[in-house]
Amino acid sequence: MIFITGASSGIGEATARAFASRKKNLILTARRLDRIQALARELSAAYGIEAHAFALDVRDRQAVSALVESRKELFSRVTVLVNNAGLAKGLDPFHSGAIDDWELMIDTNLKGLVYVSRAVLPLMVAAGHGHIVHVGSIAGHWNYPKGNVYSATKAGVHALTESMRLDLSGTGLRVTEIAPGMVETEFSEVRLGDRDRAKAVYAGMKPLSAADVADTILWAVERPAHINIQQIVLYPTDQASPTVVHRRTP
Ligand code: NDP
Ligand code: 8X3
Repeated sequence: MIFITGASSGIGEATARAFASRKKNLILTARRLDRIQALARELSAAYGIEAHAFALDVRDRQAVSALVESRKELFSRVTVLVNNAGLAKGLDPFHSGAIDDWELMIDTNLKGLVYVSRAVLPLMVAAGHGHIVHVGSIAGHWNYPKGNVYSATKAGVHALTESMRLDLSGTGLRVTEIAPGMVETEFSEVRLGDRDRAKAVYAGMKPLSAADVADTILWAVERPAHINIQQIVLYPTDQASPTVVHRRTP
């Protein structure tokens, strides 16, 4: 059973499709229930798998623990947890940034990941095997102007990946961080709040697709159980750092 947070769009949705193609059963969560219900229906019909969809806001600590507690028999079957739900909001210098945006990113990218992991990990430890995949970012490894709090949350995801691996040593569980560069999803639209500005982010260059990242997650999970891929950083070939992007002029 593969549990994916933020499965209603982008990397999470593509990851659901990738695991479904391997005939893996799925638990899909996100706030937009209609989208994950449609995806669950589509994938279970196409691949003959079990696909469960639950509305879940990862910022809601009580809702996270209540869901796992109320469906314990289901969550006890989780072998892979993909902590993917996340977002950037705003792109402002620190001294004029919106504190509401910062709280949203911290609550989602960091606290949400912590709530979900704390609820599910005991079940995985009891099972004696399993894999936790964190979707980090290049922003957690290299800073860039106006990336400030988003970068800090992803640096936190990196630190938690390392910490969990230390704490889980001897349990048989694996922990992996996947840190992509530019991926064309709904990410930039959410961050900038404008479709045209979002489109311009990828103008003249070839970004990663959500499927590229999903394929990388699948590869890490499909290594033999004695191999733990600690971290994968993947950039588009057209992107050499957060700010060095090669663009072809039209
Ligand atoms: P999308 O905006 O396409 O997808 C984000 C997903 O996160 C959606 O399914 C959304 O679902 C979910 N989500 C957001 N907030 C919450 C919440 N409070 N509770 C539950 N789910 C939530 O963007 P991406 O697919 O690109 O982003 C996925 C991850 O990849 C994020 O962690 C992002 O930081 C990371 N990333 C993205 C990169 C990029 O360039 N696109 C690069 C590096 C990392 P819903 O709104 O329905 O709740
Ligand atoms: C998303 C990539 O460079 O916009 O995590 O921070 S970046």
